[in-house]
Amino acid sequence: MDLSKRKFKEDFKKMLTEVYSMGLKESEATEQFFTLGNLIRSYVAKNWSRTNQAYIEKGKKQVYYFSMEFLLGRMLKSNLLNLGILETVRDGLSDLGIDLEALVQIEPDPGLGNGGLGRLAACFIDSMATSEIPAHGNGIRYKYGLFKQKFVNGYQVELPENWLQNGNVWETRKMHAAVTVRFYGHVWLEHSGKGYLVPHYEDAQEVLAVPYDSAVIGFNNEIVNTLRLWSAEVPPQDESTDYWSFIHQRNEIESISEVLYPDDSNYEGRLLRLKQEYFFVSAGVQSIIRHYKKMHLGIEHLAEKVAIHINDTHPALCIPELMRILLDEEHMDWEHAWHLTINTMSYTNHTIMTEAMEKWPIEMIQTLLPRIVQIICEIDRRYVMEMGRLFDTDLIQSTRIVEGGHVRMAHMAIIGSHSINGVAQLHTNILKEKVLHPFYLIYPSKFNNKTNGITQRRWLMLANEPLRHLIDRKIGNEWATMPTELKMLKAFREDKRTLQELAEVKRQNKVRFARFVEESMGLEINPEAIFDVQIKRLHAYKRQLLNLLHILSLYFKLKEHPEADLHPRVFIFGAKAAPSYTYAKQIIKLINSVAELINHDPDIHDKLKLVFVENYGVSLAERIIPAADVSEQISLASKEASGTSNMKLMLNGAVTLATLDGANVEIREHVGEDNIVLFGLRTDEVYHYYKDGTYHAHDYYEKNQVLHRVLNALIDGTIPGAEAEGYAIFDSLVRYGDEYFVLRDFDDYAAAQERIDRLYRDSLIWQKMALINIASAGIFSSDYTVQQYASQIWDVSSKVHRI
Ligand code: HBZ
Repeated sequence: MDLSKRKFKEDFKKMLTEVYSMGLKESEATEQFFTLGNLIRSYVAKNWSRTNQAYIEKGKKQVYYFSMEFLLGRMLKSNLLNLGILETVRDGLSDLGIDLEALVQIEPDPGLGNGGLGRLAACFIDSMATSEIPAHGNGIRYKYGLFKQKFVNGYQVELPENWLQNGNVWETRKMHAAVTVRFYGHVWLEHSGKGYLVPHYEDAQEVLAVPYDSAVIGFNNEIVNTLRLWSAEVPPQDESTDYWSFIHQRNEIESISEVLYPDDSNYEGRLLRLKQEYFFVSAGVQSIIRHYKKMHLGIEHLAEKVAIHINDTHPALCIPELMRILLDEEHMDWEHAWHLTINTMSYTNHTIMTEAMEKWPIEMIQTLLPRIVQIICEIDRRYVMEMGRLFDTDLIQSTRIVEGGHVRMAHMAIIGSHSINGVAQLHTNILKEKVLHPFYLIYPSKFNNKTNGITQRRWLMLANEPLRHLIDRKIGNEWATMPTELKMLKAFREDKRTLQELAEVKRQNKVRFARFVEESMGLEINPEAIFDVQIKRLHAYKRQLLNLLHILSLYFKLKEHPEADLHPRVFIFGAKAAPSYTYAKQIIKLINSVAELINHDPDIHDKLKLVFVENYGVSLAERIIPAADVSEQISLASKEASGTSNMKLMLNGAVTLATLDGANVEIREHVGEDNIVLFGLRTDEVYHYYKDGTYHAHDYYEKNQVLHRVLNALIDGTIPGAEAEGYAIFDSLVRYGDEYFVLRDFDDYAAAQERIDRLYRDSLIWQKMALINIASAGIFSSDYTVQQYASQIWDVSSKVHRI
């Protein structure tokens, strides 16, 4: 948008007076932040309503991205950047004696997601608005986001994350768009005499779903889409309501949108979770239909104007919910309704881990959602009947929805959608060939791949301004919306000056991060060291343990050979563990205990440091990633569906140290073998071990001296304070079979780390690798990912950029 500095300063002062009746001098950062937020809203208002208007007038097909999680991060700078007024506002505020960065810190970081899945949804809505795709987010307005992590004596302690405490400046409560969602009670069906059934509900609990809308601003294009998050409230009561029963009911209802479940890759069958899922699904689908009907096109054209995307199985109840509305409210016949539903729905799978697959006990759904369970059972019955004519019985039994008293949500999502996609090429192949192979036999054409992506605007332009400026000077700024333009940087691969400038940018970022570590943790780290980063949820399959065992091996090496020629290293971890995931919490404690040991050992000096940042999330990622030299992507091959921190880190010039898992495979294809450091078992080797059962972890403990020494350290008192954890982890590896092949991959990993050490010593070689990584990262922009979803799955147009 056009905005002069003078106009901005006037507007800002005026808004401050209007909202707070304050002059500039009396105001503090909090008031200034809210004033700026309100001002941005006022700048956006016109384009927001124009965008909606235009979608309706042009009869555009709309996409609704249903996700239990949107891990947005702070929005202030992102909104300013996308409006094209970041510099104007920064300068204007500075004239007024206000530091924009101080205001940024006031905004709470809304942690409405666990990890990659939630952050992907956030990258997607940014990219969809920027790519001019008429697409909106639909989710839950949790009162409490993912817990705040604290370390107490090295143990993870979870505290509530009250992000709404001071209000959310970006949202608008839309009371007029509230809808009612029904739970519990009984339902009976009556013949209408006109060819359809009329459901009658008794004793149902009614919940009011109130939407809170936030603007999703496209980058420099005047498009503003919507993120709609639903909050659960008590419907208006009549005079006769008993006070105490009202309070009881209110608590029960409001608990639905109270807190995000802190699960990552682990399914827990809790009733409240099922309520959450149906709550936002029913509210979202009802509101879509209400909006659609305003166009008066006839319900039979729904799939031409609406696409609903299911982000993992959490919103899979969209399928029976849309069926319910089409059957019970629109009086459509089953075949027609089913055809429309399939054409409307599409589904993304994010994991092959069986423990993450949702399976709800049928009685639980029966109690909570009596009409929905009838519809699910009918979908299942017809599937078995119709497919039974075409395929053999075993195949149909293994793929049907209802089995062993449970509803298999992934099965429902596949059967009820026209598209199922994995999130990286390798992951999609594993789905087709292994995990979902029976479905692939039945529906080969439903399967497709959409490799994940990240938004370069947040993860480079905002998070790493020094690098952004360097790139702009070299190749211009077209990459803001045409990210593969970054490839033009390759022309500078042999240019010493550019490589030195790149090194200088990284050094600056490392100094900045080192200052942060010193201020927040009281730990001094050396910016000349290699900053080696592993940031992701704590999970056994991601193998933070492999990293830790190797760190211990370096520590012992330095103790025994203080003269050992190792380039100084700072190992940086950021990770939350699900509160109920005992093993992950034991690993956290062990990492913290090892950090205590190493960081305070005077023999080690600054050769080795271990930094475990507390409360890892989007805001910390934005600080760490620009400072990273090495990106640890070391999951056991086949287990990480894609990974997205791998993409963010390469975009910021880190070199990937990786197994051939998830999107690492594609990263290798794009940077070339020389610009990534690979190690470890390949997917086929892992499957081979599973088949022949010849992996014996104990042998590695017995025969590998370095490993023997490191593993003994877990149980012989070398690591003070973590005796119990040391034993448990030792046992998991040596006695109970080492499920994720940590010991098997250890030697190869250590050798790869030595290669990193050698490569880093030659600054020009290293910077060339960094440059090629940056130059090759454009293809992993979520702009391209969503453009592919738009054209290949949703059948909507976008402003397609040149790849
Ligand atoms: O989704 C992640 C995958 O592990 C990662 O490989 C991929 O890149 C990313 C985006 O596709 N999965 C998750 O983040 N999963 C969850 O956060 C999750 C949350 C709640 C659950 C289950 C999984 O109940």
